[in-house]
Amino acid sequence: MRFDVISLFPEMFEAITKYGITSRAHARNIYSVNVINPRDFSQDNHKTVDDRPYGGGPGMVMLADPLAKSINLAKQNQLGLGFKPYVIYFSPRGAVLNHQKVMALSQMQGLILLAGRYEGVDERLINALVDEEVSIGDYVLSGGELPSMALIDAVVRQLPEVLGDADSAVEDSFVNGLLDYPHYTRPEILCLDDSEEQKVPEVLLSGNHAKIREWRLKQSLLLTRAKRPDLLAARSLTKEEARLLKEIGAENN
Ligand code: 4GM
Repeated sequence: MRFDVISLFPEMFEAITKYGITSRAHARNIYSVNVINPRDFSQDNHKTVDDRPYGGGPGMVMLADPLAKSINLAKQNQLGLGFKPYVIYFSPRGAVLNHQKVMALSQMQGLILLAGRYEGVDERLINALVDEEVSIGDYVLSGGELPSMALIDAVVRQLPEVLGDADSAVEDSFVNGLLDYPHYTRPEILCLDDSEEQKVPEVLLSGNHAKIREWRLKQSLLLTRAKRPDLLAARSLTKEEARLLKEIGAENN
């Protein structure tokens, strides 16, 4: 998969290409990231890429022209590879990214990601050249680079061959529409600071894999109901899940 990113800070993307799972996938050419700096398309000696907002007010707005030239280069790149260009702009007003959206984007051959800075970009650039506005949550960051990297990381994890059996994506949170179950490792009994001794749940030491699977599903259901009831409301229950939830209800009465 190919990502063309429009950003004033190309070096930031080393955070994904140099570290961890996304670094290994990059080295194996499972995906590539090409960063285009709009400053390279500025028109004046000062390499200006922003200007004051019409109507006044605080902050600066990114100029449409250097961004348009950057996006058009990205489109040429993607078309040259035989990919249909699709431009995403990160903004707090976009639709919030979720697992379903990540899965859909992981089916694309290429994406063009526009990472804004300052107060954002000239609205007319969005009207003319952006296909979709995406947000990574209801808060404001200093730029679209971290949202771009969050999207690339989440999408790359879903590409075939990226995760081995050791860190498979099929058991991650959200995959079955539920939160992940709790995890434990050695030692069997743990006492941290002044808190009381905590044991690993007995069933996980039993070696009974059918029971372990059922316990984990039950924990997922409990956690999801307690912490993210919206996720449960958004999907129907399998027969087994309905039975386990009934059991939980019975245990609590
Ligand atoms: C405002 C408008 C995206 C701010 C456009 C970008 C948060 C998100 C920016 C912009 C951002 C988000 C830059 N902050 N919630 N900052 O996905 O590009």
